[in-house]
Amino acid sequence: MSKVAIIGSGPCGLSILRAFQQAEIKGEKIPEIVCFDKQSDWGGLWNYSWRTGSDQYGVTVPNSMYRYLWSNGPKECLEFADYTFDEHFGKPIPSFPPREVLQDYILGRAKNSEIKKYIRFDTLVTNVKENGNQFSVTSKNKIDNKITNEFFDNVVVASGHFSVPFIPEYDGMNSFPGRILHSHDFRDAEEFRNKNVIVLGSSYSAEDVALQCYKYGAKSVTIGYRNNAMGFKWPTGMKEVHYLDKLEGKKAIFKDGHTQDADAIILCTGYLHHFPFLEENLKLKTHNRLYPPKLYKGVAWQDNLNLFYLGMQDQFHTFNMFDAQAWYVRDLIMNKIQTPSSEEIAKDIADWVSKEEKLEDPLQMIDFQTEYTVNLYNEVDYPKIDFELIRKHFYQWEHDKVEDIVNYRNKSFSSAVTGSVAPIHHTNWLEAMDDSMDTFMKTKL
Ligand code: NA7
Repeated sequence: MSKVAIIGSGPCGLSILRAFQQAEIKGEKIPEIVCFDKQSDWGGLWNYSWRTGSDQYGVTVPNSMYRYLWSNGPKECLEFADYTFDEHFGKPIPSFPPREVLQDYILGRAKNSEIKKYIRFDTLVTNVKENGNQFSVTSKNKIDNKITNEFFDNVVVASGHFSVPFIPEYDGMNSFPGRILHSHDFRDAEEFRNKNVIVLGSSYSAEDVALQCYKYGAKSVTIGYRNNAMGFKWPTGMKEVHYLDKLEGKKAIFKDGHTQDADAIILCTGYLHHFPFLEENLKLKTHNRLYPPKLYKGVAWQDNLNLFYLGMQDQFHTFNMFDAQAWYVRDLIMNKIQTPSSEEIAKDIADWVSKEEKLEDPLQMIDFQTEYTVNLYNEVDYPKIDFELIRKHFYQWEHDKVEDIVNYRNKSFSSAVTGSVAPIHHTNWLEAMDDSMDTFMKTKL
């Protein structure tokens, strides 16, 4: 029997474990599976931890999650086709749930799947290299330091790419009297109450961390963008200026001449695709983009088609795209789908990459990633889900954000699986300070 190593039990790792389990339920013979996770529990990025830096074993903390994080996209765009929100919660819930609710949903499907038996927790993969037609995988148990070396026919890298921060440096940082941190280490916006906060970046972390600081009482929030401003209608107390030039004492000086006294600087400057455990010729090297090169169908490593990556794209679509990828990878591993010649593979990758390079705005990007997801979905037996409706939801969501960045989370969307329409939440996001599942699930306060 063939043997598969899965690295990571976050949403992507759980998707492929689920995919194999679903095949087994249908009576198919599945490979032997070992899933490695360096955390003590499953859920990946959706686990909150107060820890930053390294853990009690000296291993880097992967968690980038912070308190009070609410979904920044409609849950209807990420719903699993084979395990709906209505099924999990027993009733329709609003479209933008906080972290704990989404984590409960992701883990709800995992718990229903009997897949925990495959996962070795607290186990760090330290080395993966080719060995003939196989891979040699070395892992280390964090608790007893036991090192294990095993051979696998396939390796699936599902270790995520929002865990290792990209940290730039600006003149004056060493003498800045306040706190400087990356969004990876941001845990609680309360810390910045009554403070003048500088946020650097112009993507999802910058947008949300800046709004969090505003919501929890920062004195001012100044966002410095490098290339393109997000351009939302920011509320009074928030502004967007061009790129930080330098710091002089506590004064931040921006490229457009703007100056702002600062108590804290939060670098929302993105993450590195970082795979220190992979030998060089197996390593995906890319910035955060919608179609990283060298991945056939966005998942299979061009130079060794027995190695797979899940969820390495920049993302509009998330959990159900990970599912489409996972089902596809499962079928490649189980030889239900055959790969074409190396020339066709190279052409397929080149076509997608060149299409991606021509994209000009978020709506085109949504179309591109929807087309990519549907392309995989059409090849596998993932249950019915209306990706066309999801595409429309993303369009609406973009529109809502442009209209009102503070209130876009108060809207309702319909399920692409069940048609169920989300109720409006009892409290507007801006006033909802308590993000607990208990409070969220109450229908009226
Ligand atoms: P992203 O989406 O990869 O964005 C990284 C941002 O960092 C982007 O706006 C970059 O600006 C900016 N950046 C990078 N280097 C710098 C420097 N040196 N100075 C200023 N700004 C810089 O990462 P996020 O953390 O925002 O989002 C990650 C995921 O978290 C996201 O998909 C959500 O699902 C949640 P650029 O655009 O290149 O000018």
